Amino acid sequence: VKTPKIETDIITLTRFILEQQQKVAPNATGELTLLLNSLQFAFKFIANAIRKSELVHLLGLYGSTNSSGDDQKKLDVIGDEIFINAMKASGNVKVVVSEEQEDLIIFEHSQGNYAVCCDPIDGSSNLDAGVSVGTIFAIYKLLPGSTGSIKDVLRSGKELVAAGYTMYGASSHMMLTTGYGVNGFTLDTELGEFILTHPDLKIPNTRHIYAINEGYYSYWPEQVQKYVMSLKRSQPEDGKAYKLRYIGSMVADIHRTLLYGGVFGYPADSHAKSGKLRMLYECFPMAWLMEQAGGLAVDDKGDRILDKTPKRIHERSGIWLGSKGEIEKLLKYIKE
Ligand code: AHM
Ligand code: MG
Repeated sequence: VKTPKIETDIITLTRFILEQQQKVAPNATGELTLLLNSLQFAFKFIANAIRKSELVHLLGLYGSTNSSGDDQKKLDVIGDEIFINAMKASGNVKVVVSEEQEDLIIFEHSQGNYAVCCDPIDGSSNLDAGVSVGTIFAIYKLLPGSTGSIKDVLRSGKELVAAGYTMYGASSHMMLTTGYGVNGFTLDTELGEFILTHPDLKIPNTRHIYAINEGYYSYWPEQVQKYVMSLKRSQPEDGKAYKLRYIGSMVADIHRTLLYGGVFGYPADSHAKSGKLRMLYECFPMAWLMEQAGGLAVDDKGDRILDKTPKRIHERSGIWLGSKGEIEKLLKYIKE
């Protein structure tokens, strides 16, 4: 029997961030590094809460009510509390936007210089079925002279300084960009560390996979119907037929798209008139990751997602993202 070789010089997320900062911004204050460290703690905590909640459901190990007899808190509420507490404790965050909070949060006593927008547990309706869900985040530096206001987040996606997601699946995977490509990390639960497993990730240029909720076909505008029909009728010169893959959990759908290629769409339709996904903490971070991995991300008009500026913190947008070659096919229909 061969003993497995143990790698003793691994790159943890913390080491990666410190080394990258040395390379690209040697004079930086280190505040963003500390902030990413606090975020990383929130991801580990949420991963743990999700794992335990499966035990609650399957085995009842923790009982179904807490000591005071209240029902267990919903996981989205727990995720939100974990995220907000971690941001508050980091000392580097002044402003927070959470999908779970109607209003913007400003930490009165913080001297922090950053604003963090987040969906703590996206896709939570899938949780009871054990489907992968995730945390999506986007970070802005406060505007010059700002002491924290809504203006710090009502900005275009181009102005982000860091963004990414953590997917809680069979393992927890974190994908991060700070504008120098995309790097992916996997949580080693025994070490309690995210380990660099997908350095400088690039999305394949084309791939015959599409991910869209086709149940909404009759609500879609005509050009979207035509585009999707064209994928189904793919011609022999296309090589292979398209595969439809739709999980209904954005982080899991985007994770697959980044790794395998293809196209993901959630357009506006006659029911969801502005689309469903939120600009600040769903569309922008995913769009930036896609672009940094060599893909594209556009809205229903075919305009670049990152060029948009929301007027409200929870504003939605139609979105299409994925492999360059696949988005170019789509553009022929929606730019018509
Ligand atoms: P949520 O933020 O309420 O969890 O909703 C967002 C989720 C995404 O993860 C996913 O892409 C989308 O909703 C699926 O919507 P639908 O069920 O309409 O296809
Ligand atoms: Mg969401």
